[in-house]
Amino acid sequence: MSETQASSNLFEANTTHALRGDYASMRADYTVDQNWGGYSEAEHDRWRRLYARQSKLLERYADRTFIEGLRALDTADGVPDFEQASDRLEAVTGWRLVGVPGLIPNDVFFRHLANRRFPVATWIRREDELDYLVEPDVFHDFFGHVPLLSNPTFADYMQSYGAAGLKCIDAETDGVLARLYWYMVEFGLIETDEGLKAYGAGMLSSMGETIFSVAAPQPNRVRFDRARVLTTDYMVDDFQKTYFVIRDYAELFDAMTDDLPEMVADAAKTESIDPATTRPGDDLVAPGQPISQFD
Ligand code: HBI
Ligand code: FE
Repeated sequence: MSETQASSNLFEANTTHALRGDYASMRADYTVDQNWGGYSEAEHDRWRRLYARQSKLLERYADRTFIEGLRALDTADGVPDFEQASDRLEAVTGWRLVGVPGLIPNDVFFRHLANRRFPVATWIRREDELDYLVEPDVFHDFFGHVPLLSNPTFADYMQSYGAAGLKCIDAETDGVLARLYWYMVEFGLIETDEGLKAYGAGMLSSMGETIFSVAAPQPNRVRFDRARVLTTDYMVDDFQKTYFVIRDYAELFDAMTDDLPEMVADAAKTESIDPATTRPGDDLVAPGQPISQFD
């Protein structure tokens, strides 16, 4: 199943199965009020445990920019209040958070990003989903995605990604553009002066994949190349077989050139690359930190 199919199935699945979030009460732009007062003590406690467990890995595996962005949000004590976090974020990069019931259609999602609004699911996973979750919940969306929105370069990349996405909707190539989001926002690696680090939301909100993506010998780690990313399939329900590596966030922003929609259209016509394979032209990157016995 192609990833376009998978991600649209993922979206369909969410709209047909028992809905996590309250799609019934959402506004035309798919936003809902967070109702921060409505979280139970058990839900705040679950957030605290997820936050503490994941934070233990950050020093060793996460990019410093992510760590500093998370710290500045000061949300270890319970499910964060989106309005408070938005006020802090808006002061540095102009971004605000909007509550959503869960996955929303690509065009709606792109429009929010293009206007510096990041959609964050309002519900938190159940106790039996602590380790694995199909759809993004508030922990994935907030803990994983929000810290880097305080970095001006990454914040500008995300806004321009949304703007590009709106252009790809008409060309029906948004499924291909989704690869850029998947690999560079959800599962991106970055080379730093402290070694190879994770910055992607999908890995940093998951214990297993944080360590696997940086240190495991199995996956391919390929230096970022826009055309290569746009033609590479991705795994929707398993650890990635390929990760792409940047040297700095400016590489992402610089990739958002005016000819991106054409590049995406070309990639849509090109046979996609199996992420379990590499290509002769790939600039491969070695694994980072060896997995210590404490992990
Ligand atoms: N909706 N709420 C939400 N969060 C996402 O990350 C998201 C989405 N809809 C579509 C989507 N991501 C991806 O297909 C993007 O590549 C567009
Ligand atoms: Fe995400």
